Amino acid sequence: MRVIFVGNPNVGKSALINQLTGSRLLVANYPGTSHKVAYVHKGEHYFYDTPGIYSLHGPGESASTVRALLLDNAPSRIVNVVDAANLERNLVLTLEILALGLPTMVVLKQMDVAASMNILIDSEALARELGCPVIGLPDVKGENLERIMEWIDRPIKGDIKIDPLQLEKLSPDSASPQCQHCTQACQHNVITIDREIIERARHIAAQASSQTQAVRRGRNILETLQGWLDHQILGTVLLLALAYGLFTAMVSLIHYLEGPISSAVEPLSNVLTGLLQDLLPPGTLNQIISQAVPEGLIIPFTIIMPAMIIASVIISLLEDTGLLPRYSVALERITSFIGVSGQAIIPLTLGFGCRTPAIMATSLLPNAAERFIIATLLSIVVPCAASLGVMAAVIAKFHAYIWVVAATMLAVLFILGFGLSRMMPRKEAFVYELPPLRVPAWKNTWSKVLSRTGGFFTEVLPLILVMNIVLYSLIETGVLEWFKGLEEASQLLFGIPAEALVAVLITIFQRYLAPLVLLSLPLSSREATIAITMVALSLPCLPVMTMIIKEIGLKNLLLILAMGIISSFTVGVALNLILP
Ligand SMILES: Nc1nc2c(ncn2[C@@H]2O[C@H](COP(=O)(O)OP(=O)(O)OP(=O)(O)O)[C@@H](O)[C@H]2O)c(=O)[nH]1
Ligand SMILES: [Mg+2]
Repeated sequence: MRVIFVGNPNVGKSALINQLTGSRLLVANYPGTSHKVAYVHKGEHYFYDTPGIYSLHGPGESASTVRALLLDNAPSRIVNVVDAANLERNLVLTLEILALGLPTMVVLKQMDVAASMNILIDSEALARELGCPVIGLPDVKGENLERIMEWIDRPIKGDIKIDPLQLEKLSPDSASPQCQHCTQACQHNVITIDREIIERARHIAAQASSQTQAVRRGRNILETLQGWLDHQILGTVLLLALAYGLFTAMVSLIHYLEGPISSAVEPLSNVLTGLLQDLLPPGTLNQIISQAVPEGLIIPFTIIMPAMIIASVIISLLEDTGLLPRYSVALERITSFIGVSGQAIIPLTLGFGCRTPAIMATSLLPNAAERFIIATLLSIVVPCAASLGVMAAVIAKFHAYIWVVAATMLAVLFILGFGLSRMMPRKEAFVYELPPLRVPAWKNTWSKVLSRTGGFFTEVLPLILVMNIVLYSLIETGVLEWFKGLEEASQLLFGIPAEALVAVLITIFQRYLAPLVLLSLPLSSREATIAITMVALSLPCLPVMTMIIKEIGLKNLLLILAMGIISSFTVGVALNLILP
């Protein structure tokens, strides 16, 4: 049996499925977190998570995705997840769902938020008015979950079919005929709903809920904070100060942790070196493996792991508190310069953790042009946490000019974004609903940190280990010497030694491999600055490339790769000309 979870955006549909099934669907405090249908299999049931919608008959991709799922012939039950703090607005969708005639249960989420606003909901009265079971979940911990499961497990008598009249309304041709002449972004935002349904929703909400104003004394801390953050000027200042604070805290923490972690793992690496030297027969293989393996294990732990953990903690907290979408609004003016809406801040920020999910999050953006621009910037300019750790290490070792690296990256971001936006159709007005500020559900934040740092063991560590062995093989067998022939060209064009150019060429494919070569070279500050900037502005790694093909197609990926190579080389030549 299919159990389809439908509701307004950001009400807690994914969180509820996670509570019921123990799955790990992405939960975050902004509308549009789930942009595709996902399902979780438990027992005899398939739990379908859907993108948030305001109306079944609305225009836009999310509504048509939900309609398509409902039109699929398989018998289904519906769990309509409703935000108890916004009952009237949510009930519009509820009434549309009930009209379908499928077995439906209403689950009231955000009851704790409603309670803090002194909103009292009489679930029994609501069930009577709606004519379907209603269950309230008092808090994120999820009491009453068993009752929901009991309802889901209960056998259904008779046919489970959508009312034929409603079936016609759901069909693809009937959606929003009034929007034929609208622009694309407009189609995403315009919803026309039957006035009668709006009136009934208002009436039912009034019958089943009440708000006591008398006992409401002052505003709580969260509301006050939200008031400050949502103020146009004060909010922007506070958010920028917070971003600066978080960034400097992150950089200093990574720097501070490197020493203790190195001294903790170094003895282990020495033991491993000794062991490998004894085990392997003497010769070149011994030389390669006994150096490459311990180093390939140490570098990820000292340089990359702290950056990945800290970045994913910060990003998960920004997501779950509801601060991330506030940056969208505060920075709307800046993002509009590069032709994208403020929402683009969400994928761009996620990119500082790992760019693969960030590319997925580009589907939050209203049109294909914006998606392409942000996918390009993510691929070429935004450094993921692993690359950030590596860049920090190279910059620290050679005293490279950090401001030159940062300013060049920003300049490329704006030039690329501005250039692309002029070539693409203009965007329309930016309509976005800000979620309330929340204390994060720690379990959710923690599980996201775990899943975001999981890539360290499955991707970063094995890749660095293998590449380090390949690299030592090249060094020990003298292959790298061949590249000496490039010395003159490399010095002339980019002002860096041939070995550094080789490092750049290797790391163009995987930025976080940079330290393997760069850290072992005797570079000047100038040379290190140019080399690390070229590495920073290069190509997306393999998992990101795969995701780009999935989201926006191979042709666009090829375009991005070409732009990446051109950016990296142009920046190298430009810095060589400019830097003293
Ligand atoms: N206070 C409170 N927060 C909740 C509750 N349920 C979910 N949340 C939080 O609400 C936010 C949104 O939860 P999601 O499960 O991502 O919501 P969704 O309906 O799947 O959202 P979209 O996929 O964007 O449509 C997250 O920050 C959750 O931690 C609840 O009952 N009370
Ligand atoms: Mg969701």
